[in-house]
Amino acid sequence: MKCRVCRGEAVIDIRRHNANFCAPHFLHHCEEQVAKTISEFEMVEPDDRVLVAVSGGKDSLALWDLLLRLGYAADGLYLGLGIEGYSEESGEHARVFARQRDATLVEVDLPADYGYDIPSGAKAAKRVPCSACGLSKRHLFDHAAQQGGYDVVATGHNLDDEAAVLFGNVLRWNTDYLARQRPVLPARGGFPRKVKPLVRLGEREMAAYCVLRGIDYQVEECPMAAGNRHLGYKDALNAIEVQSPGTKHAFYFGFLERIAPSLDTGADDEKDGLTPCIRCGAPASAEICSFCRLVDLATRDTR
Ligand code: Q46
Ligand code: ZN
Ligand code: ZN
Repeated sequence: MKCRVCRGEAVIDIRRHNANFCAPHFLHHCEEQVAKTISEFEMVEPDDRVLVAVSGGKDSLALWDLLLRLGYAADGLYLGLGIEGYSEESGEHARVFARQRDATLVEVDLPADYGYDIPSGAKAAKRVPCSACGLSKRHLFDHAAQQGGYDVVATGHNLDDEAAVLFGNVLRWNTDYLARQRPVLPARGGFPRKVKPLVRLGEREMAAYCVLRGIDYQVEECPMAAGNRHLGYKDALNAIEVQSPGTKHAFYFGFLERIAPSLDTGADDEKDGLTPCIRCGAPASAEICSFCRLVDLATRDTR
């Protein structure tokens, strides 16, 4: 197996590009893909302050590393979810990464700062854990970015993640979600822009990136993910990809080019008509936003 660029010994093959790479050229390929994505979708301006949502897993740490290497002013944000056997270790990976690079890691801890953890909070609010978790993350990323004066929040969603979410939304024709499934969501209502610079890179490539860069990441997935519908969609797409390399990329980027533009209307106006939450000021469809309601329910018995 020879590297496409230098003909040296390759360490990874990427079938959808019909290419093999040696370690240095693979790392360079990852940087190039991220730089291309950022410029194509106008994700980040050179002097923007970026807040990277860091979970301690491979994607978010690779993203943070890539943004720093590309010269962006990127700080990390780690959210402690209070999930036993997962959160302590993932937080440590994020801290070690930041320390080694002298980078700034902002930390928010749900149990310490808000008085609940995802498993028990979800139960109290009668939500599935990932729904309570997603709601908390969205709110707290926005909040931290606003407080810290960041221009943009970057998340480590990769091609496999986005293709699986798209697949799920297409199977159920969730047109509202489809309209919002873009790699850039513009800043609105005092909230920062949201970007996904890894959408051209797959899961396997991000794991390889971390291994080759010596980035120690949390290998175990969150225990709450078991049974998650998206995992089934990923398996289905992986089976198709084996037969027909490049399908995931064609599926996702074909959607962005040909379908997403016709879905644009409505999604941008959605936040219009929302009023500030009387507790936290976030745009809400009721007097109290869904995050503040979740906190109320999740901490009801402890107050
Ligand atoms: S962290 Fe949170 Fe995920 Fe765990 S509880 Fe679900 S949403 S699976 S990315
Ligand atoms: Zn090479
Ligand atoms: Zn609120």
